[in-house]
Amino acid sequence: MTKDSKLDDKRVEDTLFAEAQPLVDFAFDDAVADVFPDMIRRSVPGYETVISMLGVLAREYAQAHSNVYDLGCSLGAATLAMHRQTRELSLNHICVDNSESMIRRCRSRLQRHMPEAALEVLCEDIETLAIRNASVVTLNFTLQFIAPEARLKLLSKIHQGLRPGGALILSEKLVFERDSENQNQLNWHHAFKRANGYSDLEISQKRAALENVLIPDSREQHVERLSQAGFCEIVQWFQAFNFASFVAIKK
Ligand code: GEK
Repeated sequence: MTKDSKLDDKRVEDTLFAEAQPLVDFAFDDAVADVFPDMIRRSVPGYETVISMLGVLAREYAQAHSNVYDLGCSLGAATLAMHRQTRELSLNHICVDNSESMIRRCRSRLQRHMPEAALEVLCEDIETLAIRNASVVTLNFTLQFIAPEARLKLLSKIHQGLRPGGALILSEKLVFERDSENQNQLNWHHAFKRANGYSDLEISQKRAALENVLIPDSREQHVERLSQAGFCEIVQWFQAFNFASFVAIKK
């Protein structure tokens, strides 16, 4: 058993969309927070790889005595992975989420698993959060939940709050500019979910609930926006079907 699966010992199976139900927009409430590790692992192809590589990438960019931000931290999986690779750097970890349900569980989980770390766990909107003295910032599948018109402002603020040589790691669901590629990637994502035990009813009800809440951009839109925000080097380091991750470095 890996360290990560040990952390999820008490993993509860996600059956939230198993029964037919009226359409309500998806929310990060107690019911979602309780099943979140199972939900995200079975819904996001490559999630576990992305989490462990966040540790590797954080190690490349973390600077001693700086802040490391995990924006939209949910239960803190990214922070745990980053902390594991950077223990000796005296970093201050700042985890932020605007879901009280997530933050309560995140706080107790991180206090248990990284008790020696300097840690702030904040229930705040990342759009109004101040970002300072950062060497690493992660937006791990979070930007897609921010209103599209507010995304550039958030990325510019992150760029300003990073030290020179620091990096933003941005993971997102993608749409594709070519219709046939988009359709193939969607089909393969649904096949991935079916392979993980979700029924067609669960897949379609979850998709409808996310329709107005999770608004994906294309790879081209991300690269363009990151460069408008001031990042000089933007590298896509990961993709599994319609999920991707980028490293954006501040000069
Ligand atoms: C992981 N990063 O496990 N301010 C703060 N938090 C927000 C905001 C906002 N404006 N909008 C959404 N969130 C995690 C996974 S999940 C991705 C991130 C997913 C939070 C929201 O409450 C949720 O916890 C998180 O962003 C997105 O690596 O569920 O697909």
